[in-house]
Amino acid sequence: MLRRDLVLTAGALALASMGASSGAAAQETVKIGLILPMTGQQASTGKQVDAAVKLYVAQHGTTVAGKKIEVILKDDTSVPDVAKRLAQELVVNDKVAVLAGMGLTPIALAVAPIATQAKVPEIVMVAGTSTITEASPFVVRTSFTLAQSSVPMAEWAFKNGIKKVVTLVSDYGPGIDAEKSFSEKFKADGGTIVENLRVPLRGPDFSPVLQKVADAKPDALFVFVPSGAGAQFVKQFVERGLDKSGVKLIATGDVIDDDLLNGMGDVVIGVINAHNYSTYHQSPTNKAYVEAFKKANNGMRPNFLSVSGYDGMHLIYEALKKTNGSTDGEKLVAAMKGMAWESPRGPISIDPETRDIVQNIYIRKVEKVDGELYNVEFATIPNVKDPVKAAKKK
Ligand code: VNL
Repeated sequence: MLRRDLVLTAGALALASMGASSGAAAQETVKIGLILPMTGQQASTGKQVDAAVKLYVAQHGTTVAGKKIEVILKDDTSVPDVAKRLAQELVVNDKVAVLAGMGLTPIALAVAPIATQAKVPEIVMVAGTSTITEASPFVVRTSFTLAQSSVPMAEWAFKNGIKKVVTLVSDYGPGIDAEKSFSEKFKADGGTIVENLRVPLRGPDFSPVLQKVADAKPDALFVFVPSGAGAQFVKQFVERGLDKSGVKLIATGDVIDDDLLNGMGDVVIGVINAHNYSTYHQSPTNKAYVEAFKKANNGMRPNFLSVSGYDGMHLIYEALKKTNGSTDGEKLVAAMKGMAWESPRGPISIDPETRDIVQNIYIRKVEKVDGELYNVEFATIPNVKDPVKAAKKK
C-alpha cells in the first residue's frame, strides 16, 4: 500500500511539472499508450485490437498535424492492477498524450483515475459497462455498451413469439448490464424472466447452470459472455444436449464472435443475436476493411473489437487534426465530442453529452455462406445511444 501511494505521489508531482512546461511546439512526437491483454484469458482481444491499430497506422501514416505518432504497446496480462501500473508508467515516464485499449471493464475502471489526474484522454476500445464513461471526464468510448445490444435483443425476442426466458451472463459489470437491460425490456414488453443465472468471469464452468436451464425449459436462453469465451459456452451447451432441447439460443454478438464462429461448428447455424458489427456487414467500407485486415494478418478475420480499435485510432487522429497537433487533454476530448464518421460497422458518432458511442445495432442470424459461418444482418436499429444512460436522464 505504502509503496503504491509513494508511486502515485511521485506520479502526481511529475504530472504537475509536465503541465507547467508543456509548450505546444516542444513536443514533436505524440505518444499513444496502448494497454491490451496480449496474454492471459483475454489474449484474443489484445490480438484483434493490436492488429487493427497497426493496420490503421499502416494505412494512414505516422504523421498527423505535423506530429509524429508513436504507439507504445503494453501487455496488461488481463490483470487490472497491472494495467494501472502500466498506465502510470506510460503517463509519467513515456509522457503519452493518450491512453487507449482497455480490454476488460475492471481495467478501464482501474485506469480512469490516472486519466483524470493526468488529464490524458482514455480511449476505451473494448470495455462495455455503461458506467465507465462516468468514471472520468477523459474517457471516450469507441466500443459499445451491453445495453445497446441487449435491449434490441429483448424486443426482437418478444415480438417473435418468445415468452419465457432464462438469462445467463458473466458475473461482472457488462454481464450485469446485459442481464438487467434485457430483463427489464423483456418484462416491460410482457415476457417472463424465469431465472437470472451468472457464471464467474475467470475460468467459467457452464455445466451446473446449463442443467438449471434444461430443468426450467424456457422458450429461449439469453447469453452474454465476453469475446473469447463463447466457444467454451457453445461446446458445453451442445454437450448438455441443449441444442436439441427446443430451448432457443439468443445472445449478444460477443458470444457469437466472428473470430470464433467458424470453430463453433454448424450447431450455431440459425442462432439469432444482436450486435454492432459483423465481418459480413455489407458495405464498401467494410469490404475494404476485411480484405486489408485479412491480408495483413494471415487471413485472420476481424471481429467487433478490432473495429473498435480501428475507430479509436481514427478518433485520435482526427482529434489531433482538429487541435492542430495540440495534445492538451481537454482540447482533445472537446474535439472528440460529437465527431461522426463511417466505420466498417456503419455510421457512428460520439455523443457530445456522454462521450459514449452512438451506433446502429443489427439483428443477425448465423448462416453458412460459401462454406463459412457468418452473422448475417437482417434488421437494423439505427443510431442507438446507451439505453442505461438514456434512462438515467429521464
Ligand atoms: C467486456 C465487454 C469485454 C464485452 C468483452 O470482451 C466484451 C468488458 C473482452 O466490458 O469487460 O465482449
